[in-house]
This record gives sequence, structure tokens and C-alpha cells, in this order.
Amino acid sequence: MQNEHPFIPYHRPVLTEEELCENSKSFYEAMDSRRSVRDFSDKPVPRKVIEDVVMTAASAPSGAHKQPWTFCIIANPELKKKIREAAEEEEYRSYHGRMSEEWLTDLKPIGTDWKKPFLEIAPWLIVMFKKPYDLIEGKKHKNYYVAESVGIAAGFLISAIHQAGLVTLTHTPSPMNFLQKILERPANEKAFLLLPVGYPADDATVPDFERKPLEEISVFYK
Ligand code: IYR
Repeated sequence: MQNEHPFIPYHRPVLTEEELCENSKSFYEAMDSRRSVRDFSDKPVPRKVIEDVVMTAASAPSGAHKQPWTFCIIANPELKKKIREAAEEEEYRSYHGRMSEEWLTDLKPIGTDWKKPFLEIAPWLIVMFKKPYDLIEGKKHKNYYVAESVGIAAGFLISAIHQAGLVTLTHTPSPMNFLQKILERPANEKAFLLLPVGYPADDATVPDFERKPLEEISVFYK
């Protein structure tokens, strides 16, 4: 029986092995130069760039193509201040009792603390919300693989920001429900990630980290 939903042809240019190797290597190298940055410049970034990176994120695959996400995009200084204050309040409590000693020790090399000035300094904040269900005319419609879908979209977003020439940070103040309140989001939207976006500060630094080599992170089965 033929599927009643339409299908359209899909092609990609067939590349040579050399071209494949060149493409995969240059993309790997570009992505490997990405770092999570906490020191932002306040230099403005055009809105068009933010629109494009968000549309890149929204090109991610999702369960049953439900696209279970909302991107809240904030440049307004008062809103950024409110978000910073609420995030720092939660983070203060996390760093002073809610996080285990082991967790705090694991964070030492990253040098984080409860203060989050980047939430006001970065020209843009993108807050990703996940939608466990859609609300259509007051009726709940379940979405599928929501955490996986928004996780993949976040990966696309981070990649797009990096490839545009900007920096970001996957910030997860915990708990994050203050974002739903401040941004006045409906009940079916849960804050997932908060990403400041901008240029790095001139004197920005990052931890001297190395990534695990291929042999350690992969197993090839012959
Ligand atoms: N959310 C806190 C703590 C934190 C947790 C992990 I895991 C990190 O990799 C980094 C930070 C904060 O943003 O400071």
C-alpha cells in the first residue's frame, strides 16, 4: 500500500574519497577549535546572525519530526539582568551546599563559581526550551525522544555559533524553572539550556584541556 504522505527525491553530490577525507578533516579541525567560553565581550552581534544560528539548530532531526523546541532570544538589558540575578541566586545555593564535594572538586579545573557576569555582558542569550508535549487548542499531544531531539539541536546550535566566528557556553543553572517564569513561557515548555552568545573578551582564557584520543573513545568492530 502506498503511503498517503508525499515523499520527494533527495540527492547529495557524490564526492570522491579524497573530497570526503578533505571535508571530514577540515570540519573536524574547525570543530576541534571550539571551546566553551565564559569571558565575553559586549561587542554587538547582528540579529541576522542569531536568526541563522537558531534556524541551523532547528534543522536538527527530532522524534516524529515534532521539532519539540522553542528558542527564546534575549538582548534586552533588563531581562538579561533579571536572568543573571535569578541564575546567580540558584548558583549560589548550588555552590554553597547543593553540589557534592566530589562535584566541586571535579569543577576546580574549570574555575567556575556562582557568579555569572556573562549573562549580562554577552550581547545575546539564547534559552532553549524543550516541549514534552504540544498544546494545540488546549489539548496535549505527546512529543517523542524530546531530550535527544533538543540535545541534538543544541549541538547544531553550538556548531553554528562556532562556525559563524562567535563563542558560547552551555550554561545550565540549576534548577532552571526561573527561566520559564521570567520569560513567561507556557506550561508545556521546560528550560533546557541557556547559551550566552557573542565575541570572546580580548583577555578571555579557557582551561588547558585535551580531548580524549580516538582509541579511548571508540571501538571499531571488524
Ligand atoms: N551549573 C554550574 C555548575 C557547573 C556544572 C558543570 I557539570 C559544569 O561543567 C560547569 C559548571 C555553573 O554553571 O557554574
